Amino acid sequence: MKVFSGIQPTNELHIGNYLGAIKQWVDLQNQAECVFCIVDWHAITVPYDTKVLQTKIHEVAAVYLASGIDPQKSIIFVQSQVKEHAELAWLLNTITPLGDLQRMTQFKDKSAKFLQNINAGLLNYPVLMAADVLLYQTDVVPVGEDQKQHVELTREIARRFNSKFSEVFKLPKAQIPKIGARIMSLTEPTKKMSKTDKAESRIGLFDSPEQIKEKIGSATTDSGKEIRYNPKEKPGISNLLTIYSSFSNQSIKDLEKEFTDQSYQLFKQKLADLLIETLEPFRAQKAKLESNPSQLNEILTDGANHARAIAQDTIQKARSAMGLN
Ligand code: ATP
Ligand code: LTN
Repeated sequence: MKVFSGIQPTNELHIGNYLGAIKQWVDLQNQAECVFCIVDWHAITVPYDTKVLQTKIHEVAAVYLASGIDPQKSIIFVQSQVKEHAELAWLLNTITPLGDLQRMTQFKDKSAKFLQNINAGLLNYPVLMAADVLLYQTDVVPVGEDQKQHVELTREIARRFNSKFSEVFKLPKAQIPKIGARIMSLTEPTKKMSKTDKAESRIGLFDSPEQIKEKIGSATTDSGKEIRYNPKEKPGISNLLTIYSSFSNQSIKDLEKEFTDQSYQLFKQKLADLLIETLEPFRAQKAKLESNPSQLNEILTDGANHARAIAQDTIQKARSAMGLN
């Protein structure tokens, strides 16, 4: 089985990225051939700071390593170091209907959010993502709920290519976790936690203990007093229970029992303590890598060399299927 996934080096990674995507990757690397990418070409489709892009790339790599992704078992690399991604994206663009791209939820959301910068890259984003996945003959794409639509489009693009030209690509499937696929914002629990919203709305993986206490302490809760899971009526507490359950590996039912008749305040204190403890390795790994950046560069260069070898094989098949050389 082959697995591919990626994260954009934009802003700061949060616990939604970890629980929705990365946590599943760690288990998969013992059962499958895994490729984990830092998708910098995707990140530049929204406004960004050129001076910090490389730092952000290194931070994502630090998160992968701190989470337990092992470069001996999995390939870790930066998208722009393997140019075949851009080439395949171009080829796939020619068989992707414009209407399919215009109806993507993420395109609609991002073009509403960045009204001054609705560039063609934002529209073509899912085609580059399809190229990422298809180059590695991927079976499974472990992602959070919001990316399901893009993986379905990838499958459709592969199907269309195979029937129009010849059988070059495997048809991939999304893998969405049962718990944690859609962690909600701390301040507006009916919206997903996002890298591009205000800092109080999310817990960053590198947040200090003080920041974690402060953000959990002021997270929106619901009227009433009960600590009960009911996303419709109690979206705030339900989101906090999901976070608690995912990090502690205790079921939500057990947590409801444990916190019967307890106050929101005590529950939040316990959750903050749990997060401070479980996020400690992320802060430590970041500090370690900052003190030795050459180690990270070696891992990424080695990863890109491995990735390129696989990608070149597939792109050659795609070229010749299309009558190119
Ligand atoms: P943005 O906020 O700009 O949309 P993002 O937070 O979605 O960015 P990405 O790099 O696009 O970040 O996503 C990386 C991975 O994290 C994807 O697999 C995505 O599905 C997952 N993910 C993102 N937000 C959440 C969330 N709130 N809950 C669960 N998974 C999430
Ligand atoms: N669009 C994804 C990031 C991404 C990705 C991929 C995920 C780019 N290429 C390939 C899985 C497989 C997102 O999380 N926003």
